Amino acid sequence: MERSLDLTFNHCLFALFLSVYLSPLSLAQYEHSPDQPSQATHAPKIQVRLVGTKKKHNEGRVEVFYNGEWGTVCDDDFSISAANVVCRQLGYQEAVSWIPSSKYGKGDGRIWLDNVYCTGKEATLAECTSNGWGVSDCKHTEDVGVVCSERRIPGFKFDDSEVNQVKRM
Ligand SMILES: [Ca+2]
Ligand SMILES: [Ca+2]
Repeated sequence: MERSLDLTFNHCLFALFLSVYLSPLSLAQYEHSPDQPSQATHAPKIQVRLVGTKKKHNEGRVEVFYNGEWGTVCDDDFSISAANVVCRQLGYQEAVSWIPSSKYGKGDGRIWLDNVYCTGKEATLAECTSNGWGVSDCKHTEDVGVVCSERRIPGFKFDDSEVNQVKRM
């Protein structure tokens, strides 16, 4: 009798130990899995500009301002969908075309984005899939350019308010 009581007591202790020991673990797992926001909500706010040897305001080499620096975008995997995202971010209704191989001249500094894949529905280039900020096997001879439609999005206003608060991802 005494022995079986003892056993029960030991079992209880063991169960208590297990629950105390395991609960932070399961909590930690819980915290990481269910409400993980999509990358889109975490995408940093970035500014975009069209620069280089261009003739019109609605065309140029795509440059993005990230982490305090302007950098370029590589032409690998670029698409008209990505060009649409760039153009809409600049207040143009859509893209007309995109041009590989630094047609608007080579940028300098960082190549911020490479192998950019956009569905076309993203609000900014930062929401598109890529190799990651600054991860690139490109040279500036591969800097991508876009030509946007001259038609503007009615009522479009630039939102530069958070440009200087861009964080490292
Ligand atoms: Ca290329
Ligand atoms: Ca690449």
